[in-house]
Amino acid sequence: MFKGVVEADVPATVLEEEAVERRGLFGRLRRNLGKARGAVTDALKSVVYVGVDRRLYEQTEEMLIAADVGVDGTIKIVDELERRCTAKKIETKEPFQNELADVVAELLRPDDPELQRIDVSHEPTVILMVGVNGTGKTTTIGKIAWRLKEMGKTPLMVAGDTFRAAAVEQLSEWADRVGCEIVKQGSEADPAAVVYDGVAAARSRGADVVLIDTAGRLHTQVNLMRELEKVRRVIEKQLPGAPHETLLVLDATTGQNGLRQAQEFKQAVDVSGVVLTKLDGTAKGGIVVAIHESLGIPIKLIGVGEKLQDLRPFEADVFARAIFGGDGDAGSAAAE
Ligand SMILES: Nc1nc2c(ncn2[C@@H]2O[C@H](COP(=O)(O)OP(=O)(O)OP(=O)(O)O)[C@@H](O)[C@H]2O)c(=O)[nH]1
Ligand SMILES: [Mg+2]
Repeated sequence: MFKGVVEADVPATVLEEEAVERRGLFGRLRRNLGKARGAVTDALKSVVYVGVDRRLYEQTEEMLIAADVGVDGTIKIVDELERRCTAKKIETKEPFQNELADVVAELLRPDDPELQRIDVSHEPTVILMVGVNGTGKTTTIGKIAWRLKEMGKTPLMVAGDTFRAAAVEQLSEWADRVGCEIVKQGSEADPAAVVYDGVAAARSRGADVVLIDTAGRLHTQVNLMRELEKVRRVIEKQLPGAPHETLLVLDATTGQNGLRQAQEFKQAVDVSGVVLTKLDGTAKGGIVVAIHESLGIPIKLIGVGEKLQDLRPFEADVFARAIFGGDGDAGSAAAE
């Protein structure tokens, strides 16, 4: 999940928990992605397998669109799928589904696997959280801080959401729970000023990772997007090279609108990664294919619940097989 954390420093409890979770996650994701996956398997079931024919490819296309994969991604997936199935002379359902999951997983894997991790080796590392209202920015900060703390790092939270008084309180509660410092001002303070103080405090106090919360805003709200640009500029000026990560937090249940959000936030603040939250609820996970494919933004983390521990690294294979089936099914059944 993180780069810049010495493996030996990661407590065994965290590694064990991750190993157990990893086994269970596949099954849970599959259940949680029930809707999207339902569309996929229903589409596949409705085809009479006289062979892998044109009709099957058309139905696969429809099913990918229904799962929010987007038109460009769908065309790319089906073209590649057809090429492989023809080359391998695949004529039955199971290998077809395996190939489909493989193609999707490959599409979701960034060229450089390191891009999927969050590099926390800068001193300090600055992480800016952005996104529309209620996607899980504040909660994800709590989760990241908890994990970093477990790994021996010193996180510091910055209450850059000064829009609502309750937002500062909410972040303070997470800071208490995690046991880390927080830099805050009253509500209605200028977020850029709070962020300036936050980065300065991190440097003077020797904090390792600065986690900056921002107010939720619609990607269509021009003034609020400008405010975010300003926050980013202030960070850049104060600490060249920062923010080291700008994470867009997306609600997995949003569907195709997520792509619009990603486009606008990318343009305004140069998003470096996506956190996909609420995958424990109903989800149409195909949107990540659209985002990765058309914007080239890697998916870095997934949120699978409301607790501190409910954050996971994004793994393309697990995700692709959870939605589209394939070989991993057998493994997950054993793990469930
Ligand atoms: N089930 C589930 N709920 C989540 C997850 N992440 C966040 N939530 C919930 O989503 C709600 C909104 O979370 P916040 O962290 O307040 O979202 P936010 O983006 O900071 O919201 P604003 O600051 O209002 O824009 C809360 O009830 C969280 O508990 C997740 O991965 N799974
Ligand atoms: Mg918030």
